Amino acid sequence: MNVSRRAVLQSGALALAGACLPSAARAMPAQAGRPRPSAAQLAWQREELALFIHFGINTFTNREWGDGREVPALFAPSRLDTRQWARAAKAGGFRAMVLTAKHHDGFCLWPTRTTRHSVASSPWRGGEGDLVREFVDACRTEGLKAGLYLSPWDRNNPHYGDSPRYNDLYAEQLTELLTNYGPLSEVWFDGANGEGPNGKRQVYDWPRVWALVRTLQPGAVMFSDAGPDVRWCGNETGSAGDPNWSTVDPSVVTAPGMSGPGIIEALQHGHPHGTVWRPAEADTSIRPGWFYHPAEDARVKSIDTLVELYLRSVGRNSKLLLNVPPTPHGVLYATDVSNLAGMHDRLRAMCAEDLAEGRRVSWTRPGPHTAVARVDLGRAVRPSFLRLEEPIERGQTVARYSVAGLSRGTTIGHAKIDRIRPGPPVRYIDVTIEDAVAAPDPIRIKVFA
Ligand code: FUL
Repeated sequence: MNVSRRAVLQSGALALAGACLPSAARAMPAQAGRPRPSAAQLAWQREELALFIHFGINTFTNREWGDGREVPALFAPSRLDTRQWARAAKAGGFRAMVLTAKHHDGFCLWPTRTTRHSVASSPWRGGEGDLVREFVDACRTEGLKAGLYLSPWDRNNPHYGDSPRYNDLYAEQLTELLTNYGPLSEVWFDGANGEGPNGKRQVYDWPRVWALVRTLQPGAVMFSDAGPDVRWCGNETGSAGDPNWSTVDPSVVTAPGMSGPGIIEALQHGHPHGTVWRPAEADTSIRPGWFYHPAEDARVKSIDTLVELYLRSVGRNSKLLLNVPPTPHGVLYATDVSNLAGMHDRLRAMCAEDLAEGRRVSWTRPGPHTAVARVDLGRAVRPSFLRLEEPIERGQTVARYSVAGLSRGTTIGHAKIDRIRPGPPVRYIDVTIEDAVAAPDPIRIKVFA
């Protein structure tokens, strides 16, 4: 190895305390011209886990998609306890929750001025209840970020399909949610869409919607197929793409709900030379359905399955939005709650000791888009997992890497977690960045036994 021909990028201990937690930002100049995350996008990604709550009229009709003709009298949770949701989220290591304030059936969980199809017409809390309020209060009490889902598709509203009129109403509903409930961290726009009652197709005014959120909640990220801040990962199984770039070509997916050649691929993989930072969010449910169905009580994802899910979402540069639906009583089911806590325990145990922490790491740069690192662990160990992290506050650059004798992969981004097959003990971890879209920064290397 001819060291004189290589720029020594960094040497010394890179590892920081915190096991699975993302690294602290290091002050270095940015990659010229490459997209970088906003403060809100960075915070969103570093949370890693958010709990999705599908709750509404479907919870009481035992359906997945209501048709909008349900009577509000059905909405009658007997023991609604949003604090229980928030405590379960926290015990599971989740840092945010997102609630379906309105699903496709149009039933609003807050007492909106825009329609009578809401909790105000239900027997719950004598028609005085506001579930969005109770939800955000519980989030704040437990130190979680709060996000809201407002379905664009509305199967109850008579104006749906009368585009300008419904767009006004949708903007009004959004304004209520964005102004009355304090800071929100995420606003979720679903891509599902259908015909209006009059057979007309609703044409949404996305630029107006996005501008409204930007103005009223500048700290929130907006989710949709087309972002603008975070994108759908392209499936509902919670599997991020491999590779998974946080940069996208914004001309491919321009609105929620698009279909056609190249759309799912763009959502799954992003684009290495994308001009916009729009990381992927992987959403799935802990049960087969998004809403609670008693028949699925024995089909809650196991702790093992949840750990695998974490590895193929967070461990592939995505954020996991895991849905856990409350029962008609208004509480999360016992199995779901205990499996969330079990997943957290398992992940904590997995990442309990970073064997690379405090160890010398020396970086060299053999070529403009390659880099090589050696970590001396000081003793021979059998690693079970590797966690690699790019300093994404400076952008994402790594396209292909290998770890001698242990693993190889494509993108890294916020986190790439590799499970290592049992093998002989190793003392040195040799990481090679084989290809990158710009000069790669030193990455953080964590080693777990
Ligand atoms: C889909 C919806 O149709 C499902 O009901 C669920 O809300 C899921 C998260 O998004 O598009």
